[in-house]
Amino acid sequence: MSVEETVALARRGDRRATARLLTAVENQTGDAAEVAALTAGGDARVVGVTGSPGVGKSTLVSALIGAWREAGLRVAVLAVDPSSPFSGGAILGDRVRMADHALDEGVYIRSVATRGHLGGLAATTSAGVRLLEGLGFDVVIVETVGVGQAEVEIAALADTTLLLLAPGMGDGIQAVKAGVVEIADVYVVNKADRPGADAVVRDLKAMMSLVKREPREWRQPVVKTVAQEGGGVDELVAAIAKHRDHLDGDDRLAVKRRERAAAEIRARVDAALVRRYAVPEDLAEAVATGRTDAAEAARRVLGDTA
Ligand SMILES: Nc1nc2c(ncn2[C@@H]2O[C@H](COP(=O)(O)OP(=O)(O)OP(=O)(O)O)[C@@H](O)[C@H]2O)c(=O)[nH]1
Ligand SMILES: [Mg+2]
Repeated sequence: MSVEETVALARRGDRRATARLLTAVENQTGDAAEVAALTAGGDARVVGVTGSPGVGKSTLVSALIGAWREAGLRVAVLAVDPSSPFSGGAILGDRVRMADHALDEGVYIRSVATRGHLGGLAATTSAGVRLLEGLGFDVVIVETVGVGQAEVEIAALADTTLLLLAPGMGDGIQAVKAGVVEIADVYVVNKADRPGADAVVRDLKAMMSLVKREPREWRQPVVKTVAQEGGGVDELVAAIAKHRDHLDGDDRLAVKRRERAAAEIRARVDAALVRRYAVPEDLAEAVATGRTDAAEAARRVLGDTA
């Protein structure tokens, strides 16, 4: 089947066609350039969902899918787990939790395998988002596990990033440490049916009151949800829409997208450099045993004789 035919099928909601195209852009196979050219110029809302394992991301994503489908939007999800080398159990769990949408052609869910991507995970995810946009999805959700550097990078791809917290997980402080708090546009306190939710909301608000903001700067709302019952989901959808409106003003969205593109190029350049300038084992040995210093070794790797 030609790339053009596959794209046409994918636009009509064919999952196998969509999967084939995603694989092509993720692995940068021979077809990747043609796929990218044929699917350029989409316009989706990109929503990042991040938070510690088990906080309820997938359950909430499923509820969000439901809300957006009701509004007639096509929704795609990329689930990324940077901490796990295999797309195993967690993702299988996601599939089960999102099974409600398994037969809906307006929904596409994919786990992003975490290894062996040229250009790194962030670049791979970014390329996937762009493809899904180009295939006509109105919303692309990127779910990432945890609160580390990879999440920060991946969250930076999103127009709007949700940071999920839950009572009793003690991840407030962890989130602050990892700098995830800064990248969040909307805080979600999930599992609001559990004791301690209001304390988490209070802590977040106290923390935010310490941050100085310009008058027109975005102030992150805090939304309480009970994901598996859909509680608070309408409020969350409204908060995401409000953030989108905020981005639309003053050209912020265009700036964000340029930054996203620049980050993807950067990641690909970095990965290409790593491949081009491999460190020879004997040189590493020489540095390890003190015969050569690391700066000199780096100059040699770069072929920098000056
Ligand atoms: N009580 C309560 N439980 C919830 C809520 N939302 C999700 N859960 C439960 O929390 C568990 C984890 O939910 P997931 O949606 O898989 O969490 P996740 O953040 O996607 O987990 P990972 O993908 O493994 O990081 C499941 O057993 C859910 O049923 C909620 O609002 N209240
Ligand atoms: Mg999950």
